[in-house]
Amino acid sequence: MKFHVMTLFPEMIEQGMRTSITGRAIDAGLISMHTVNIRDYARNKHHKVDDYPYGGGAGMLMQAEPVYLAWEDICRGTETDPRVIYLTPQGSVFNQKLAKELAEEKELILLCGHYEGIDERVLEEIVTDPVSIGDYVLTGGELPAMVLMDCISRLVPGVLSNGESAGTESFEGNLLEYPQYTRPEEYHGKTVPEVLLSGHHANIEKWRREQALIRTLERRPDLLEKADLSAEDKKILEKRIDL
Ligand code: 9WO
Repeated sequence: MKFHVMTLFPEMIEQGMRTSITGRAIDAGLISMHTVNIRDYARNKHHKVDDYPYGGGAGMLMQAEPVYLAWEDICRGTETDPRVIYLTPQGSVFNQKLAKELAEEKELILLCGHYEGIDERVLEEIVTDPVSIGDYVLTGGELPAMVLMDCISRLVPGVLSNGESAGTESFEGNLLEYPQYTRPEEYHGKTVPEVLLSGHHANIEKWRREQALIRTLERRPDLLEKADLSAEDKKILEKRIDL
């Protein structure tokens, strides 16, 4: 996977992605990232990329031309025009399903806006997928772009070690994860659930499934509608619901 990131703050993206698992994946050549500073495509001597909105209103907008020229330059180096993801509260909400779909692409372009947004005309021209990471407003699209790249990267084969990739399934069945414990056996007077110390693998699996179901019911009941539940699972949930 190759990510092209169009931004006014390339250092922010580079620093963030160089860290931890994504950094290791870049070093290993499993993913690559190319940041493009939109300011480099301003064709005026002060490298100005923003201007006042027509019709008035608060703040400044990013102008269309530098965004277009940056996009054109990226596409000069790619076989086919990659999908262009614009990070905006007005997009469809990102989830694990979209992450899996995007992980199949060879290259992706992520467009990060700043100020009060970008001139609509260039968005109409180049954006294929407006994407939101949730219902809140930030100061720019850089953090959401990093969220997408982090999520997509861990789906690229080889990025997670075998031990880590077990966790890939966590959202798969639309259930939340069961609670987890490590040493010591007693912490602040609280002990680890007995079953986890028993070594009885079938009982452990049963307990974990139950915990995942209860947790999802209590914290994210909306997810249960999409979850694939066995007859056994439904019994566990029904018992809880009429409590
Ligand atoms: C700010 C603003 C101020 C006055 C009038 C209208 C306004 N719109 C905006 C605005 O939406 N600014 C955005 C800032 C422009 C695009 C980049 N920015 C952004 C992206 N903030 N939050 C996101 C974002 C992206 C994905 N998921 C959640 C939030």
